[in-house]
Amino acid sequence: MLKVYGFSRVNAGARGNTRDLRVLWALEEMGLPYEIVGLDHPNHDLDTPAYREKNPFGQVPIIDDDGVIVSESGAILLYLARKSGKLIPQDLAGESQVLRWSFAALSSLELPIMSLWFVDLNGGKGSAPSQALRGWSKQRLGELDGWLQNRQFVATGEFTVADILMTHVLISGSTERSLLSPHPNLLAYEQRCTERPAWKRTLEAYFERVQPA
Ligand SMILES: N[C@@H](CCC(=O)N[C@@H](CS)C(=O)NCC(=O)O)C(=O)O
Repeated sequence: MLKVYGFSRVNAGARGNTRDLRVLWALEEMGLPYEIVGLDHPNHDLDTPAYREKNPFGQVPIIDDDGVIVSESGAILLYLARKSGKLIPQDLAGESQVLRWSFAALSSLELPIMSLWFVDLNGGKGSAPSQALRGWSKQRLGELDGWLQNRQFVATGEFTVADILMTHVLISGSTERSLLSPHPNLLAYEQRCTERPAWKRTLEAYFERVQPA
């Protein structure tokens, strides 16, 4: 049985934003059976040698699919899409668009947004690096808003794993809401994706299971 290593307890600020949600959302959309291995972050479950053997960075999520260990949320979603044949086109041209927008979500968008969050969290609010990162984030979000002007989904005409990654970057607690509010296409896209019943079920089950620390 496919195992998903996700949080069972995590600090209250991170709860509801963690990247295991990307994997759980994808699995819910795909209807693949799985079991969750819950990890207690404050209890240092991610620091054990056994866990570090699976993921040297000591982070969540990872999956163990009958001995195939995959870390990194983007790699996991692409693996699950290939395995299930769902949320990714079967032809090379269509697949390339999902790869393209998955990488865009995790590099072109998540990188500046997370860096801004990190600098501000660590006392850099208002500093020159913070302002530069804010400008970089605004630029990328504005460009994404333009791309979404006449599109339902980011990579193809259908919902794909790239939409899970992109949506989660937009809604995670690291993205200031004020960065999104000037962008009607981004807001409509976010709403379209988060209204999906699979996301609602995923989030509800997560909050029932994962304890705040
Ligand atoms: N690039 C990784 C990042 C994973 C990541 O940042 N995981 C966080 C939770 S969302 C984590 O495990 N943090 C605990 C820690 O670093 O101690 C991915 O996309 O999977």
